[in-house]
This record gives sequence, C-alpha cells and structure tokens, in this order.
Amino acid sequence: MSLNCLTLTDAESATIQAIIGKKSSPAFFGARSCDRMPELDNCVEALPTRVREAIAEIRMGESGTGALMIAGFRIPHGLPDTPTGIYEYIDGSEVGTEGYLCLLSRLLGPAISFEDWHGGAKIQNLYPLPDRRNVQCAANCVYLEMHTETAFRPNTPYFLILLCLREGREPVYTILCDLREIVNAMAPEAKKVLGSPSFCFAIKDDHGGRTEPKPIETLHSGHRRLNYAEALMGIDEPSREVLAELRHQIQKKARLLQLKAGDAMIINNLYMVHGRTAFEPRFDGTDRWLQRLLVGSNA
Ligand SMILES: O=C(O)CCC(=O)C(=O)O
Ligand SMILES: [Fe+2]
Repeated sequence: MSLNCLTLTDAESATIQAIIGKKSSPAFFGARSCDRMPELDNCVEALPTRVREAIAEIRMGESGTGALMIAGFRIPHGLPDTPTGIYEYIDGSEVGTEGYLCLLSRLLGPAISFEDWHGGAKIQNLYPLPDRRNVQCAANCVYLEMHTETAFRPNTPYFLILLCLREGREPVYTILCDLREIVNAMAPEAKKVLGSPSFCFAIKDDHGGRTEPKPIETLHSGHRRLNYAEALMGIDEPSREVLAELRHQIQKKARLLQLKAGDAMIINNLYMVHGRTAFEPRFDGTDRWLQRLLVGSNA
C-alpha cells in the first residue's frame, strides 16, 4: 500500500501553530466553516516544503500516494475533556487545531460538508457517543467497517483529513487499504463486473428492499473512483463472487495504524478505504477524539 509518513520537527510545528493561532480567533472563525479563514490562503508557505511536496504527491491521481501521515503537530495544552454528547458547533467551541486542518486542506481542494452531518460543519468532531456505540458511524466503538467516505454520493469527497486530538487510553487502530492494487490485479471479467451497476445496500424495512444498484468502479469528472463499503451486496452471482474476492483481499492487505495526538492523516478517498478497530470507551473525558475535514473536487 502506498503510505507516506513524515514527522514535523518541534520548530515546524511551532511555526504552524503561530500562524493558525493568530488566525483562529472566534471573531472570524467558527467551527462550522473554514471558508471564513481566507487569510490562510496566503499562509500555506508556512507549511514545510516537504509537507507541501508530500501533499502534491497524494494529488497525483492514479500514480499518487494513497495516504499521507503527518505526525508531530502539537495539540494545544488545555485541550478540553473529550465531549460525551453531541458537539456544539458554535463560535467559541473551537479547540485551536481547526486552522491546521484548514491549512492542510488549502493544498488539496475545497472543504465540503453535508447538511445532514454535524449540522453542516466543515470540521467535524468525532469521538464515541453512548447512543452510537453499535451504529456503523465514526462515533461508534465497535469495529468500524471498511468504507469509502460517504460512498456513492454525487459529491463523495476526494480526500479526507483526520487529525487526532487525543488517542484515548487503549490503542485504537485506523485500518487502511488501497483498492487500486487489488482491483488492478483482478481478471478482466471481474473488472467488468466492478464497473457494472450491480452493487447495492439492503434497506432496513420489512420488504427486503435495497438501494439502486451502482458500480464499484466509476469515472467521475475524469477521475477513476472506487466506491466500497463492507455492507455492500451483489445483485447476482457474478457480482457476489467479485465482491467476496474484493472483501477477502481487503482483509488480507489492510494495514493498521495508530493515530496519536497530533497525527494528521490524509486519505485519498478515490482509491483508499478505511475503517477502525473496536475499543472500550469510558465516557469520562479521556476518550479518543478526532477532527475530520472532507475535501471535494476543484474541477
Ligand atoms: O476513527 C477512525 O480512525 C476513522 C473514522 C472514520 O472512518 C472517519 O472519520 O471517517
Ligand atoms: Fe470514515
């Protein structure tokens, strides 16, 4: 899998912190939007050259890096306890790291959001929630199934950035897998099936309903895109066989990576799928806490 890792020096982290620290006063920055930080456009030079080069490599399309880990950003002292209820996206509820995510996204494309997710916030706070424990969403604490972020939507993100604010008390692993390697190695007939509208989700009703079947491999604005979710089903025998093979290969090739406080992970959502291992939350303010930013297309 093509994964690139680099670690910021203390000096580099401090430089970035100084820039975003100045820019993240609630007066012009709310967690709902990072468009309200146009000043950051002129600050991307604050990012070390090697970070900018590594980000350029993840933007190279088919031949680009699958995921980029940038470790070593210093999370501000006095980070509040991890919330245990719904996050309040209001001016003043920022923790001071939002500007870093905005800064990184400036080199990738526009931040996007979904009205039905986190009230449309472009920086989303993710931590375990008691009533989401067993739901397949980022706030659960059971195994989070492998997925393309918001797969099969017209505006499925091109990239996502995860920033770990707090890693929690027990090791939790983000799981990554590059679908390019797997799909490229498949037989031509299997590839054809992947490009056909044969994959759907079961709808939880009493009538055995399902969503409209769609292809796993598509061409979207000139970009090859692979959509996947572990809950997908095939509509016929060939698609079920190909899906079983894909699932098997994902299990075989996936890699575990523990995000520590200050680690930012940029994932190419055109080709990579991700998930997370299960963990036992405490709901006492010490649980794992991530911030996420979704990046859309410039095209
Ligand atoms: O918790 C993680 O490491 C990944 C969560 C996730 O899938 C996401 O934030 O999109
Ligand atoms: Fe996700």
